[in-house]
Amino acid sequence: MNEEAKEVLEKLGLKVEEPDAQPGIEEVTQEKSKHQESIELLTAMYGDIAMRESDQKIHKFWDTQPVPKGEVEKNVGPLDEVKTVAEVRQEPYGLPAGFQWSTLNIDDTNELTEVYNLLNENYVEDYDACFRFDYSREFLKWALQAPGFYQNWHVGIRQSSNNKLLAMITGIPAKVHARGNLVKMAEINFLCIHKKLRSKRLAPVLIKEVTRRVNLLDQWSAVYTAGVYLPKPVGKCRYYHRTLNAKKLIDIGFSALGPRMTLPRYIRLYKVEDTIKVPGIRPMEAKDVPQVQAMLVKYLSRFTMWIEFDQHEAAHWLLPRDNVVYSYVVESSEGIVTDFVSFYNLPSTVIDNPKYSHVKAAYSFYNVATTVPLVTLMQDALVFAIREDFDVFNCLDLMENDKFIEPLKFGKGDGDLHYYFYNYFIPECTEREVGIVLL
Ligand code: MYA
Repeated sequence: MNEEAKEVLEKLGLKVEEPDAQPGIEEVTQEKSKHQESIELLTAMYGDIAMRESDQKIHKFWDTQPVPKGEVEKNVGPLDEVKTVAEVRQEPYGLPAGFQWSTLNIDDTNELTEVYNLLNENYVEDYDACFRFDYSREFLKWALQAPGFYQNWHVGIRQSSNNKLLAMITGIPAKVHARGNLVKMAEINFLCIHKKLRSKRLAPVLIKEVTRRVNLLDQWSAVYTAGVYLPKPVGKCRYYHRTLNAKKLIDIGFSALGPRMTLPRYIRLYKVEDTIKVPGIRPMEAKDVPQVQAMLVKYLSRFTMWIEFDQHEAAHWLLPRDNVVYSYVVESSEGIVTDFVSFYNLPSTVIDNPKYSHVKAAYSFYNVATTVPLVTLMQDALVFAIREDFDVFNCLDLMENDKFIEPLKFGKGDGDLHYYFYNYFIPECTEREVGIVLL
């Protein structure tokens, strides 16, 4: 624990317990709880200092994994010793009695519905449990059936007695650029455990099993994001929210009126004129793919971490899909695509609200502005989003998003999104160095 944090705890009259240099197993457990209690208290009261301190927290699982810990500077590259596929465990990890592994086939409509239901009822909620992500079936197919995907990386756990899907984790392949190095990684997402099975250490088993399946294909690194702080982020971004449907957002408690604000004033403040500003902006079409792909790779290569899309991937991720992803291009009179803006549709269930079941949220995806200011392009994106009946437009403060966040009246959210690499070290990136948006 550093001196700064010690001082804070001492000022609060709290005793700081440091673990012994070489404690026995029993002692580790006891020392851990005292040490962790102090850290948790610090986290609640002194976010930033505590955040650094939580690198010292004991993570029974993560401490055994090839992820950065503490402040030690390392060389850019894999953290683990180099292994071969022959060394990878051939058989799946053991599960507690009564559970079995299941490779998910989302081409099967019943299985897709099972995945949809598991996530819809058990996936990520906000801190106050008012909203829960509601990824649609079409969205899940888009997110999981990326070009070159392996069904084997879509991992489920079922209850043996009734075959009920109770937990899952997924991976898709991605070519990640990390500080100038191109690394084949698995992009991990949708780690979810049924609420009734929480805190039973199933998550580490899911993570180890998907790692095994990725390793069997001679791939050794991964990229993922999470709201929670784990050892150890490569970047940290903040969500920002642009109110579109002011009244509904107040009604459902997503936004609140400030002390001197009235509802009519609030509605006026966030009103967006229904006028498109960029001449000739139109939905992206298949014929635009080669130009959009080239433009995107050129643009993203200026960031420290970014994912390279080939033309198939650019078509998959960026061509408009109803209710899933929305993309618009600006084409010059010579037929050159010069600018590009996109967002995806990720609604959330409004938990226990008598009037509204969902909030329809657009999330800024990839945007490139070369002939118009980014803020103008995004202003048009807001108009397109309103025309599609979105209630709110969200973005992270990564890439160049700070250019439009304030002028377009995005408000700061209260959650951080942490970026992680598994088995690949690069020094921590600032928000503006992050060029990756995960779903
Ligand atoms: S992020 C979205 C995560 N999902 C949710 O938040 C949905 C709602 N919550 C849940 O379903 C459960 O609470 C989950 C944990 C499943 C999150 N990422 O089983 P446990 C560690 C990684 O008793 P549960 C996304 O999908 C925790 O620190 N680890 O806990 C990206 C502790 O370890 P340690 C996490 O609450 C996922 C252990 O799990 C997370 O029942 C990237 C406790 O296990 C988290 N979000 O279940 C996964 N939350 O003791 C990593 C908790 O050490 C991929 N934990 O602190 C790594 C790369 C793998 C591929 C590598 C290929 C080479």
